[in-house]
Amino acid sequence: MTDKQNIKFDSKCVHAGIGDYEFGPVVPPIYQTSTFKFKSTAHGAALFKGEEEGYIYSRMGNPTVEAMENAIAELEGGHKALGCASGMAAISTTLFSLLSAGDHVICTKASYGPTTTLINNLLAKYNIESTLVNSADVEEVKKAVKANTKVIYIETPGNPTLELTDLKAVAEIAKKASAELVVDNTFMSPALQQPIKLGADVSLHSMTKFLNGHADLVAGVIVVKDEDTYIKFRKTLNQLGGVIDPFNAFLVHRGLKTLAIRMEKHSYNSIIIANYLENHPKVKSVTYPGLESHPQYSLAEKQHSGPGGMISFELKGGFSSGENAMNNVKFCQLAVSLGGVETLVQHPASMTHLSMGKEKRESAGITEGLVRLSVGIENHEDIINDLEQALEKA
Ligand code: LCS
Repeated sequence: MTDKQNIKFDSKCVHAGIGDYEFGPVVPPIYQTSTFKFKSTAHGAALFKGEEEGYIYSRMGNPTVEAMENAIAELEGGHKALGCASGMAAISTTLFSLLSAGDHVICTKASYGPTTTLINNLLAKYNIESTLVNSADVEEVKKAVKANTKVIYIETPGNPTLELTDLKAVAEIAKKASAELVVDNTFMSPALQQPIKLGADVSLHSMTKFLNGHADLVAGVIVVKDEDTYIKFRKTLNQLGGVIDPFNAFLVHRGLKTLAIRMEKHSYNSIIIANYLENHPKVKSVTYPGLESHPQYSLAEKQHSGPGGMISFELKGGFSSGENAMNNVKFCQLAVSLGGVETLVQHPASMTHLSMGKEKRESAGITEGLVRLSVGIENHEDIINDLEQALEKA
């Protein structure tokens, strides 16, 4: 029998988190229940005191959810994982677990709009100060460190600029500052980037994207590297209440089985499409970690095990040209979100990053004509044929 610890990543995707269950099913059963019966008051008391293992109430733990959490912790190379109701629930649970009034957080400018808004506006209400930095420049991160810095929050590649942050270098800065490095790994997934192995303390995801991969649910996950952090985060998640439900956990776990093969196909298609776009007369610039023209190509080569499925490009004709192209796609779909099997296209300035405001968008490098493509796993020729006819009208 192969040692399960030593199997390859694509095999782990298929087998991780799967245990032995009554009647021998090969997939974890869906324990669609809110609560669990105690054998007696003494049994209930022992569970509440943590003296016995078992389940009490599905906000506090559920076997189907736990199976999925174990799978993701294994794929990320972490200690344990916490399934959340959304990516934003994973982010807010993490920040509320790690920060107190009077603390300071450094956050990359290249992050999902609502994350920046949460850090700048909601945390400020609780007297937690923040500094936004261009984390592609490691010196800028270093300079932002203060005596009360407790968290360095990085998203790499950033949404939607696809700017990269050197995780090993920032992990060093965090360590020296006794701060926690939190990384949003949504764009890459553990198939292509493993932040904890690069020195991060926490890796989190919107599982709505590549981890689930089928655009049919909203969910998030936090991966931590030790038991103390896990216990602290579990308490916060239990109190804030943003847990994933068993059915969605089952679907994510099912999606994980094809993660490695999906990421390969996303990357395969994207490199062809990025090259096509780079040579298109109406395209001003293309940003994709798999292109040698990416300003941080050598970091991408070092930090990733594949280039991924996200491409950003700017049309020469600016906003209206972008609008025309997007209004004419037929095969690709005009929608926010990303990481599913189907190709989606969107305009960050009027959609995902609208809440940031124009000034903050500009400072984060999100131009008004930027278009973001989440490349699906369809045949690349169908995607290119559709882009070709849409770009003719741009
Ligand atoms: N982190 C990243 C990198 C994201 O792209 C998103 C959502 C989130 C966190 C939040 O996750 P959620 O709560 O939606 O599961 N990104 C979206 C996007 O780019 N378009 O629509 C949602």
